[in-house]
Amino acid sequence: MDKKTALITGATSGIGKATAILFAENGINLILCGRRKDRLDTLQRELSEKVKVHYLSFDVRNKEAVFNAINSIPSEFKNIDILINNAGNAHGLAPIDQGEIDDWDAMMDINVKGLLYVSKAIIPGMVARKKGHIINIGSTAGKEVYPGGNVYCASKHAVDAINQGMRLDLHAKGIKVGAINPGLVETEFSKVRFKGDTEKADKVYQGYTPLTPEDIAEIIYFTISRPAHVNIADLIVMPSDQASSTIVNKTE
Ligand code: NDP
Ligand code: 8X3
Repeated sequence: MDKKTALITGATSGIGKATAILFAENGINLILCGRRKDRLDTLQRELSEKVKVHYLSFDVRNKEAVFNAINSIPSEFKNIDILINNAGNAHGLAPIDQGEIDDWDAMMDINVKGLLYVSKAIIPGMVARKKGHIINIGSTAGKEVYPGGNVYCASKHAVDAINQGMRLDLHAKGIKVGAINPGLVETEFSKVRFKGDTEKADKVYQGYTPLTPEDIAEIIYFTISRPAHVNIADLIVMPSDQASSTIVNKTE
């Protein structure tokens, strides 16, 4: 049987990187995306021992760069079976009256518009082949809103709506669409949110057991390896110590 090909955005770190590693272990050829070329290069070298790996270094905010990168994919990788729309981050945790407009722009441009640009470049091929699976990485922040989460939560609520919209428009065209919505996962996410303040970032994951990127990768792999008639449409996963965005059973 031909190996499948997956394109993963945000493959340089956290959930995207863990997913790339697990996919490679399971024989899925990869197109790895992200801005940090050195990391893409290293990951390509490591995973090429198991599967075919191509990488694309671009900023999902840059519409032209997205289309140029995806149009440049070599023919042996062109038939993308699986798209993991994962690139994204929070920028800041300020109350709405104190938020930075640049942070708002970054979150809407990366988490929402970037996801749309990448999807727009890839979906037509899936429609033509009448086959494909799109996993949108949402968040519990797309299901509820927490203090200071304002625009990040808005961006993930948009991902929730886009996920539903994609499924409505694509299910009859042979394309499965689903979202995985994690709670607290220990990645570089909080380091980015707090602009490199590692002390603040580390605190987010202390006093309880957070999810690991590998936990989410396993769920993503489970989702894409279901039989053709099964589509996991929308899944929320939290650490056992978490009940909602603001209720976490911390020891300190
Ligand atoms: P990380 O910060 O570890 O990874 C984020 C990834 O997104 C990196 O690979 C980064 O690559 C990529 N990325 C960010 N901005 C851009 C950009 N402008 N262009 C291209 N790629 C970009 O965080 P996570 O792994 O935690 O985050 C992955 C997804 O999971 C995000 O959508 C996040 O919102 C979501 N999520 C995370 C949770 C958590 O608690 N960690 C919980 C719920 C959802 P590079 O910098 O190299 O471009
Ligand atoms: C990441 C989870 O709770 O930090 O989407 O928003 S949270």
